[in-house]
Amino acid sequence: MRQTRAMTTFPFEIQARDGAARTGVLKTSRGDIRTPAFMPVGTAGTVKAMYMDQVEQAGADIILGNTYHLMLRPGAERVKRLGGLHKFSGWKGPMLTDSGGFQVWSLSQLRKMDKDGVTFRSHIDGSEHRLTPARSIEIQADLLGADISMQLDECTDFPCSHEEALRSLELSLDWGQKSLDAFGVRETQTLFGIIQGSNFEDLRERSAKGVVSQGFGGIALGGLAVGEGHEQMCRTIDMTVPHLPDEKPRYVMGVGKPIDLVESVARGIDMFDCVLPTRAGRHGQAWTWDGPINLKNAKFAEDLSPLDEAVNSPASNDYSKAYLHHLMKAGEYLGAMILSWHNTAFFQALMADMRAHIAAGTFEARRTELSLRWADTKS
Ligand code: PRF
Repeated sequence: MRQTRAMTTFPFEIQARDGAARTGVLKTSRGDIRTPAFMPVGTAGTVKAMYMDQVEQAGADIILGNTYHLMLRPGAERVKRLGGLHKFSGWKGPMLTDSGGFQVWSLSQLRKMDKDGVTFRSHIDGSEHRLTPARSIEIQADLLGADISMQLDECTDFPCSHEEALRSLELSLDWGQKSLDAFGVRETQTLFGIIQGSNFEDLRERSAKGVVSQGFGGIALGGLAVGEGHEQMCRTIDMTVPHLPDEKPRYVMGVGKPIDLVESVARGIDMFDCVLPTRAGRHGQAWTWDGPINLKNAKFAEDLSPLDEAVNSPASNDYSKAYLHHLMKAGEYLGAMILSWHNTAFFQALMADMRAHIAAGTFEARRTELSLRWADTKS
């Protein structure tokens, strides 16, 4: 291995376990992350339609930012000149940034991969840009100032052939090493590697063993929630986790619905991110302990009950469904704002609930209850 000194790994204290589930604290230089943790997505330096104060008060310890969006607008060098992403956005806690590979894959036009990186056209103005493992690290760690950076990886289409998944994961392993080399040793920042391999058991094992041996500060499972469905996602997590070290944080990228979070935590996953709470909120959907509801539905037109009394947030308690129905029907910004706030608070409440049940040794029963309650959201 080319690495000479181990990179900084944030102390990760696992405080309790229940089956494969674990709860603990990941200690970063910008504050503690209680795990299992859900990271609201702050794509363009904003958790859409929310104030940072609301995100914090909802219970989030860490948010996510995106290399892809910020390098295109306002530009990573500009963010650096303005003091870094924390100062620019006003988020004071830890921040994780995604490396850009996945967003290039899902958003950009005319992308061209080669062994050294990816050249693509911006979805905003068609301008040409390039990301390499080293440039992604420079943007994340040096310019944006992420506490946790992600290696540049390639996410395969779903479904894809064994041959294609193998080629792709080997490329991601090579980019992982190049990312580590570019990252070097830093005192207050760390870098996570990403496992790929589609849904092939031998490839997930191969990728996991490779990423683990490279010595990252944490390990992510990529290539999930790309259309394979809940059951297959669970199977892929099952085939990957046995190859991971117990002592490092495990992060499933881009997941998910509440049922996905519960079933992933049951399999030993510690971190998640997903646009669902805010994106669904902007479209009128509220996730509650009783499942999802759509506030645009006429049945809420005269419903004076709040979104969810059991979620401790003004957004969940202080506004009637009838009012939210009206706001959504009228296209008022406030509707999207309240629903994004509520959903973010609900997702944080779910994580806190799981942490408490793991600590109390009652997680398995809680999992069964929630799994039955939300069975019709598995898809
Ligand atoms: N790779 C990266 N970011 C991601 C993913 C991935 O595979 C996913 C897959 N669900 C979401 N975000 N770098």
